[in-house]
Amino acid sequence: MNNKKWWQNSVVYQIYPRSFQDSNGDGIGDIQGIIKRLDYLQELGIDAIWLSPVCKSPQDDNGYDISDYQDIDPMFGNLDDMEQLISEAKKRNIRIIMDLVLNHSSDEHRWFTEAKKSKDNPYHDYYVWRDGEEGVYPNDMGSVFGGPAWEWVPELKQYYFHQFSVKQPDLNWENPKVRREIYDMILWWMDKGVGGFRLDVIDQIAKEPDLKITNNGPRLHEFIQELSRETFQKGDLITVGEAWGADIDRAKLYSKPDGSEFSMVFQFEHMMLDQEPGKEKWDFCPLPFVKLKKCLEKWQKELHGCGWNSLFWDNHDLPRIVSRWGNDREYRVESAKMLATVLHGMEGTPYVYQGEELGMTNVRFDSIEQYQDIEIRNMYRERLEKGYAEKDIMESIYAKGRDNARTPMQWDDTENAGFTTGAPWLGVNPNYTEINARSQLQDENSVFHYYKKLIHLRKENSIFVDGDFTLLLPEDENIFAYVREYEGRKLLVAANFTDKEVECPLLKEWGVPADEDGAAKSRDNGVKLLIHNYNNLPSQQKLRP
Ligand code: TEU
Ligand code: CA
Repeated sequence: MNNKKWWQNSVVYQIYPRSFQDSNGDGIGDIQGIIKRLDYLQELGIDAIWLSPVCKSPQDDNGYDISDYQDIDPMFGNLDDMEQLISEAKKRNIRIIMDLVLNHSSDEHRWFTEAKKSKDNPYHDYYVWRDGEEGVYPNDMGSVFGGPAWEWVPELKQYYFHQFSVKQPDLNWENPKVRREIYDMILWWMDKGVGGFRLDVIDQIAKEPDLKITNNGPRLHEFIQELSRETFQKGDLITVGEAWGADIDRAKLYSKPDGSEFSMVFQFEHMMLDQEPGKEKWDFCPLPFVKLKKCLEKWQKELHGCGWNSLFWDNHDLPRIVSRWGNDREYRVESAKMLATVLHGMEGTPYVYQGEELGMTNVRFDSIEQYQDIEIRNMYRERLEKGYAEKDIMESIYAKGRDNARTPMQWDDTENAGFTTGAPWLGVNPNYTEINARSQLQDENSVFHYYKKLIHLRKENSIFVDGDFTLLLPEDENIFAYVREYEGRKLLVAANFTDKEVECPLLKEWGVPADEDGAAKSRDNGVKLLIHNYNNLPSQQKLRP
């Protein structure tokens, strides 16, 4: 083993609890359901589970609106279930990472119901208020989910600030009492034995509404350093901040090896490349492939030795990667394996989002009624009002909507994919009869087994963790290739990002064997190269999709 921290040698699996496994037939995934599937996750080989929020919540934004940070929502179970999950996971060497939503609470949190009572209520200053007049907003800031970021409270003649939904009032981090409450709550979870935390939109906590600052406020790193000192540094945790606004310099602070902030952050530069600058995510454009490579190269090189990357293609807010940047019609399996290879070959901690290990795809529901996400619903309404054609709105949803990632996990080919015996809260993707865990477990060539292999390779070869990174063929429009190098050993990853056969000069150079007809299959390259040393070079080499 190398001298890295445990979470640098780990692979994390993200569970979106309401869509993972239902255990009681109410159509919603729950903690007992997760416990039932721990053996599956152990088989995959992951080290930690990041659980999207399971705390008490009115579920306006599927749990990202918390009304009690120290209780579990009855929809998911109770605190005993949670403790059971932590200990059952521990038996399998899996740690549980909780999702901390600290930028805002639910408007049904006791702090907010108190805060709303009067201006001199002790909780009033837990939130962000501005005096004003009904209908005249303090400024023109908008919320991420549409509409103004200000909500009028007539009894107080004040507006409160909400960067997300009206039911997600922003917490006031300027108030030391708020910070102390948060730290005590985190210490309480640490006592329960959780392995770490993912911090929701953490770069938005130091907002300055008067200056129209949302991300990266002036006191951001001061707040985070205090948070880390008062809580995380008292344990041996993995902490990952969600930071849409992170650039390289900030990421270096966030993931400084002295542990003064977090272990790492989720940055999104590479995930926003198929969006035109200045436009909304719904106005997509084709992926500039060369830019993608250079972007990832930059993050690999810049953080090497002085920070740490998270590696991800998917999460509960993003469309499925195999549909987004792969070809999920003709080459679904190949695309899924190729994308996995590129990602898992890099330096950083890989994250696998539930179903990604099966190559689960985006979904196309016929009607807006079948969608549940608040962001999708608000956008649909707003764009209809603005005069967009319904058909175009639906296409945006098919390409980018968050519900693509939230359809129930596809366990088998029985009704509702084995997710629930009841009516699922969100429709199952009809392709579950073909794409499901049961069939993939039985098929050695499945996407599942490929992920399993990649995860094991990373465990067995510290070059994945320690090696430095050099991008090869940087200007090539088809091939994503790079070398990892450590103490004289080298690992080549060469992936064909297209659905055509392409020439790949590297294969000959590196002595990669071709199969009978002289073409190498990209799906095996990343894996084989490290463990074998090939000699016989065929004269011509092509890389298949
Ligand atoms: O997401 C942050 C966030 O900004 C997203 O809403 C993102 O902008 C959007 O999905 C892209 O269109 C986090 C959570 O991951 C998300 O699920 C929550 O809705 C949000 O925070 C509010 O807590
Ligand atoms: Ca349930």
